[in-house]
Amino acid sequence: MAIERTISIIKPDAVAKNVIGQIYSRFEAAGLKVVAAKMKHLSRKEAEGFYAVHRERPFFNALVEFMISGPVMIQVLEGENAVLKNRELMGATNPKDAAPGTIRADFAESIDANAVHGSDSLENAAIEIAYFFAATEVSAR
Ligand code: RTP
Ligand code: MG
Repeated sequence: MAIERTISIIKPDAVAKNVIGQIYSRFEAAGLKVVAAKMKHLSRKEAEGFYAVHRERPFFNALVEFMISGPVMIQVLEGENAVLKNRELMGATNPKDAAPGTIRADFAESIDANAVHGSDSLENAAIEIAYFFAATEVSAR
C-alpha cells in the first residue's frame, strides 16, 4: 500500500475541549505519523479560501464563522493509506451518524462543531498541505 500524506485539522471545538493529545494518540495508534504541525487562529480570508469548494453551500457562512471562532491545530499525517485511514478515524460528518469509537462520535457536538477536518482525496490532500505549509516545514522522509 502507498505511503500517503493528508491534512488533519483539529477544529476550534476540540481545541477548546483540550483533547488535542487524545486525538493525536488515535493517529499514532493507527500508524499515522505527525510530520508537520502548527496551531493557528485562522483569518476569515484563510478559512474562506480553505473551504472555497463549499462557497455556494447554504452552510458556508456558518462553517467559516465556526472555523475562525478559536485556534485550530493543523497537522500533516503520513502513513500507509493515510487519506482514507484518517477519514475512518474521524467518522461521519454528523457525529450522530459517526461509528462508535471514532473521533467525531467521541468528541464532536454537532454537524457544525464536529471536532476534525480531514482531506477527502489524495489530490485535495496535496492542495491542502500546500495551503498551510511550506515544503521546508514538512519533515523529509
Ligand atoms: P471536513 O471537510 O470538515 O473534514 O468535513 P467533511 O468532509 O466530513 O464534510 P464536508 O461535506 O466537506 O463539509 C465540510 C463541513 O461543513 C459542515 N457541514 N454542515 N449543515 C450541513 O448540512 C453541513 N454539511 C456540512 C460540517 O462542519 C463539515 O465538517
Ligand atoms: Mg470535507
